[in-house]
Amino acid sequence: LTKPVTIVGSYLSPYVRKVLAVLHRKGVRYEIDPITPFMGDDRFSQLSPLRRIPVLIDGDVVLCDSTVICEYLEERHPAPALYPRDPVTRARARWLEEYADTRMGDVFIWQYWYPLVVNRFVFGVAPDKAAIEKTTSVEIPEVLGYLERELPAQGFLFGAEPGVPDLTIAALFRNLELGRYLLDAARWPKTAAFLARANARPELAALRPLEESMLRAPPAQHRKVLAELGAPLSVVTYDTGTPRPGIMRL
Ligand SMILES: N[C@@H](CCC(=O)N[C@@H](CS)C(=O)NCC(=O)O)C(=O)O
Repeated sequence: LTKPVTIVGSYLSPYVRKVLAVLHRKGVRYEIDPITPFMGDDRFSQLSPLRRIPVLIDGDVVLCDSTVICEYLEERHPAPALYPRDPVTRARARWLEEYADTRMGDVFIWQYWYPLVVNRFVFGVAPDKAAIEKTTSVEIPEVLGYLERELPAQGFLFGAEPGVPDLTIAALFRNLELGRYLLDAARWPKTAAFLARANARPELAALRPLEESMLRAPPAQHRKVLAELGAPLSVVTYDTGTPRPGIMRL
C-alpha cells in the first residue's frame, strides 16, 4: 500500500473540497490538516507562498492550487479519467473549471462566503448588507444564467460520471448552501437538478457532515469534532489558532 498523500486545508474551502472529491474518485488515500489558511504558521507560508489552501504533499512533491493538484492527480493516477480525452472537449472542460475557480470563486466565495462567514467568525468583521444584496440580486443570478445554459439536463458535463469540472462547480455551490443561500429551482431548474445529482455522489456526500461539524464548532474544536466523525486527520498541523490577513486580494 502506498503512503497516503497529505492535504492542507479546511473542509469548508471549495478548492479543498474539489481536490478531496477527486482523490475519492481516484481511490487515493489521504490525510488532512483541516486548517483555515488565515491561521497557518510560518511553515505553512513556506509550503504555500500565497498562503492559500489547498496544498498537496505527496512525498517530496508539494503543490499549490486546486487545478495544478487535479492535473497532477490525473497524470499520476490516470484511472478513472476525470478530464475528457478529445482535445476540443478537454479544452471546454478546462474552461468550465477555470470559470468555476475564478468567476464563481469571486462571487460565491469572495463576495458571499467571506463577508458572511469568514470575516464575521474569523476576523470579527460585520458584513456590508448592501454589498451582499447586490451579490445575491445581480451577480449570483448572472452566474446561474450562464450555468443554466452550459449544464446538461442529464448526467454530468462529459458523461454519466462526474469529472473535475462537475466536481468544481458543485464544490463552489456548497459554500452558498452553507452560507444559507437558497437556490430558486423554478428559475434555474437545470442547475438545481445538476446539483442534486452531484451532491448525491459519494465523493461529495461523504464530506457534508464533516463540513457541517466545522461550521457548528469554534476553530479550536475543529480537530476534536472531525476526529469524532472519523476524519483522516494528519498528525502534523500548521495551525496557529490566531488569524492573520491573507496576502492576495483576488
Ligand atoms: N486558485 C486557487 C484558489 C485557492 C483559494 O483561494 N483558497 C482560499 C480558501 S477557499 C484561500 O486559501 N484563501 C486565503 C487567502 O486568499 O488569503 C485554487 O484553485 O486552489
